[in-house]
Formats: sequence, structure tokens, C-alpha cells
Amino acid sequence: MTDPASSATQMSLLLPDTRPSRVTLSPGAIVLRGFALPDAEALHAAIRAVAAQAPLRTMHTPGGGTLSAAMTNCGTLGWVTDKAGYRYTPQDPLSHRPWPPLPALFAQVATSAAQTAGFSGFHPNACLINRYEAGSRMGLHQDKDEKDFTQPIVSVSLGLPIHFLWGGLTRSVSPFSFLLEHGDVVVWGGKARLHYHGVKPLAAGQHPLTGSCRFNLTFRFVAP
Ligand code: MD3
Ligand code: FE
Repeated sequence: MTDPASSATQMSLLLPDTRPSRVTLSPGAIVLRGFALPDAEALHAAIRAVAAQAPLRTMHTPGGGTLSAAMTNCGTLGWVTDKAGYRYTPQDPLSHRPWPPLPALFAQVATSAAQTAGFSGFHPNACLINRYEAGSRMGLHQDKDEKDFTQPIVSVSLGLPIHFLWGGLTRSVSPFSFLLEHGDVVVWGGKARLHYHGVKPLAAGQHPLTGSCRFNLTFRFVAP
């Protein structure tokens, strides 16, 4: 048993497999379970630092509705919605200053997750931060405000788990639900990029890192 290959094989039989597992929801939608766990505390600290500059706030839909998740952004462009519609802006409408820069760790995690899922050269310039509290939800929608659909979107879930809804390319396709947990990263590219999706209301709970909340980061490349 001195052959390294055979001892490596034996190791893998004896030791628990700690690699993040990969689940394909549909072609182009790849869940990397636990991918962000090693960075979870640092990611959470970076969220707090961004929110100290650009506070999490409630946004309004053009139709007069209110989004139940609180939101903020970092990067050169940030997603906003108000009476005037959905769009990306270079400045925070609350402060009229540029959004805080994308923390280096955010860019590293997003690029390496995309690479792991088969999308090389993903360099996001926008990160939307969503904070869910008990009862917060997100209705089924498509993400169509980025103009460039050749780039994937990377999402990172932190804190309380939530039931994510995954639909099809039209609203008529019934969604199925999938539990997104602390540290899960999902890469949405190719055909999956324009699927309808949403999340069910967050169940009340307590998480050791985030307390009563779930955070979701979505990394995008938005054409300027
Ligand atoms: C599939 N966020 O910010 S993350 C969003 O949990 C959004 O906060 C949800 O949908 C959340 O737009 C879902 C997973 C996700 C994010 C973006 C996608 C799935 C996606 C874009 C295209 C396809
Ligand atoms: Fe979305």
C-alpha cells in the first residue's frame, strides 16, 4: 500500500467527503452547496460594512407596491426600483454618492464560484444585497434589467434557510421549490439566466451568524 493512488482511494473511503456538493436544478442552474461556508463570517462582516455606507432600505415597485426584502448595493452599478421603474444606477439615490465598491472578497467568491460551475472570466460589477426577515418573500419574476444576458448571475445565501422557487422560461411553467441554506452558492447561466424565480416567505428562526435574517447576494455583470 505505498502506491499514492491506491492510498488516496483508500483515504476517500475512510474520510468524510467535505467537498461542497453540486446540484443541477435545470441546464445552466448549478447549486454549489456550502461553497461560501469558509467565507461566511467575512462575507457577513463585509455586508455590514457596505450597509454602514449605503443602508439597507425598503424599495417600491412602479405600481406602488413595497418589496418585503430590504435592499442595498455595492459595485459600480446598483439595482433600484421606485415610481420611475426598475433600473441600475451608478449612485445611491439616498445619498447621491456612488455605491460602495465591491469588497475584494465578494469578487473573489463570485468569480471562483462561476469558474467552478463552468463559467470562466466572470467579473461582476454589481452586487444586490437582499435582507429577508420573517415573512419577507419575493414573487416570481425574471431578471431582465442587465441587458447583457451572456454573463451568469451568482447568488450567495447566508443565514436562515429559505424555500427558493424555480420556474421556467414562461410564467405558465409551475415552479418547484428547493431549499437554499447558509453558505449555498448558485450560478445561473445560459438558458437558466431568464427563468422565472422567487422565494417563499421566510420562516421565523435564529441563525448563529445572522440572527433573525437571511441575506442574499446576487452578483451580476451589468452592461454600462
Ligand atoms: C435565477 N433574489 O435578487 S436568489 C433577485 O433569494 C432574486 O434574494 C432571490 O431573485 C433571493 O433578483 C433569489 C437566486 C437567483 C437570483 C437571480 C437569478 C436566481 C436567479 C437570476 C436569474 C435566474
Ligand atoms: Fe431575481
